[in-house]
Amino acid sequence: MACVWDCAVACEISTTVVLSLFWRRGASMTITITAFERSPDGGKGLARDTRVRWALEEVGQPYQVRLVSFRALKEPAHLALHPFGQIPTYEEGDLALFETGAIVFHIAERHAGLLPDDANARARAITWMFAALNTVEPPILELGTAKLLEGDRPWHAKRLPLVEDRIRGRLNQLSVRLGDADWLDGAFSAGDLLMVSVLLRLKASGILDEFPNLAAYLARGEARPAYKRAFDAQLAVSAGKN
Ligand code: GTB
Repeated sequence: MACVWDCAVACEISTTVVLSLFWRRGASMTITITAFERSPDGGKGLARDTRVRWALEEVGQPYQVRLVSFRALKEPAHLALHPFGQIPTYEEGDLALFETGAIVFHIAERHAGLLPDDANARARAITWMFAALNTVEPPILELGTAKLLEGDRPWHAKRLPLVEDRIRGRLNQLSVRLGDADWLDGAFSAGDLLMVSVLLRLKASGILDEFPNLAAYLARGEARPAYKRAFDAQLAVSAGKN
């Protein structure tokens, strides 16, 4: 009797362990993300759904895309998913997420390929995810705001070089740290995925070319087959091919 009981308990425990490992390591439900119905960049890959597509491509997870108009972004159905009325969102079963950092982290946690197994290396890769979004991206976004929204202000011409110099300051530090390595900390990780995504926004400005190792780093990111698939998929939306 004791044996039957012990076996039943052992069986239940091992089923739970197997199921939870399966879930952590990639059991899949349908994943649906949102993207612009009409991206203002016309398919240059700058809207943030590209980062999420890229992460999903890196880990080999299929996904569906629900295209959303600017008007629909601010309607209750979308606001229930994203309190700030933006794209991208991520739905998987009864889980709904917003914020690309959180979404990419979730994908990297659930599927192998974007975070190292070693605990310290994993923590460092996560640090680079935060560095990309919290330290490098803000001055880059500031440049976009200055160019797009402040062009008609009398102080615009004086402010622009200040904003650009703040970006140069950050890029210089990043460039020194990267040195001649391929990626920020060993193998390609979610930290690189987000850093490359952030730097992509600077491509048209020419500032990146002042830092040849960062320009090469960006090119390495863009050359990854998973990035190319993500880029092509978002471009297909603008080209009306999906
Ligand atoms: N912190 C959030 C995240 O990382 O997920 C920011 C999300 C966000 O900014 N979403 C933008 C959005 O939905 C699209 S990506 N904006 C609509 C709104 O706020 O009403 C930002 C973006 C948009 C367009 C270009 N472009 O055309 O070049 C580049 C980047």
